[in-house]
Amino acid sequence: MTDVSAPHPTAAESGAAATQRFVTDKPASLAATPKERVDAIAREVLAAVHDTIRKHRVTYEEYNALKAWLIQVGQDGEWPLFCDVWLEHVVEEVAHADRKGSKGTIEGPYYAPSAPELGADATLPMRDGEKGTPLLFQGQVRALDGTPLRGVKCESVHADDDGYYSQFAPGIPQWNLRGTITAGADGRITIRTIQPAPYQIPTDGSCGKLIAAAGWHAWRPAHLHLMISADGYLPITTQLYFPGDPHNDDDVASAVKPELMLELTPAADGNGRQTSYDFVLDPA
Ligand code: MBD
Ligand code: FE
Repeated sequence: MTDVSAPHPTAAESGAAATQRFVTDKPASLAATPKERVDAIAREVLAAVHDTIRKHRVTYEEYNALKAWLIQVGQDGEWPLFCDVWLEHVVEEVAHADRKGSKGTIEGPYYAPSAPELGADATLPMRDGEKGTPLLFQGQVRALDGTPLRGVKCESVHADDDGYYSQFAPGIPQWNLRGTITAGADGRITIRTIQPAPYQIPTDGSCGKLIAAAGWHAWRPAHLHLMISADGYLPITTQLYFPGDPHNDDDVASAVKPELMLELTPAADGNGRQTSYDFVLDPA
């Protein structure tokens, strides 16, 4: 049965939007990496691929299928999705190995800067009658010694009840379920929103094709994205997850950590669920 209430995004549409976002927000700088380092990393990656080709006796037919697939990933704009689903988690692990504060995890391809400023007690922008279980989130941002931090900013974004992100799927208002929360001197934030649905990687694009060809699944468990910063502290990019999600233990993007699991209770006002989570930032 087809859902006529909202258009479904195509892989190429979300891919083009994610590629545009990346090119705008994160201009690359290969020049910043010394040539000795580029040489070592590129050589070792290529050697690992060569070893795999030998080990599995990859055929010309398979080699050409790979070339066609690589070309198609670019045409679909799915390199941001591919990289963030299958590579970013290890980059994040390496980058933040020495942090003593709260765990972060991957950013993924669907962040957009400059979400509306909503104050300390925020209701994320949403459509009239936005589908989904109401969710009340409360949190405090502190230093390693427990002191509440000043100048706390939290950017929050999540998928809707269909698993779609505004700006990366058609027919959703630009800032739907995206906001910037600014805490007062107590470092506390409140976010009123709806619970997101699990996210499925588009099945009609190149990443979906790889998943189908390999017999994998395309799911990420439901999650809230949060980016927390405070004056004089290292920012964290993280995601929080919901207990009981069928994909908490086999996230296609390998981004779940036990420390990132929420605890939910029925909301005090009887409307949906509530949860709290505190963040500890390392000094800059
Ligand atoms: C997402 O929603 C996401 O968070 C990541 C990391 C990759 C793909 C989709
Ligand atoms: Fe996400």
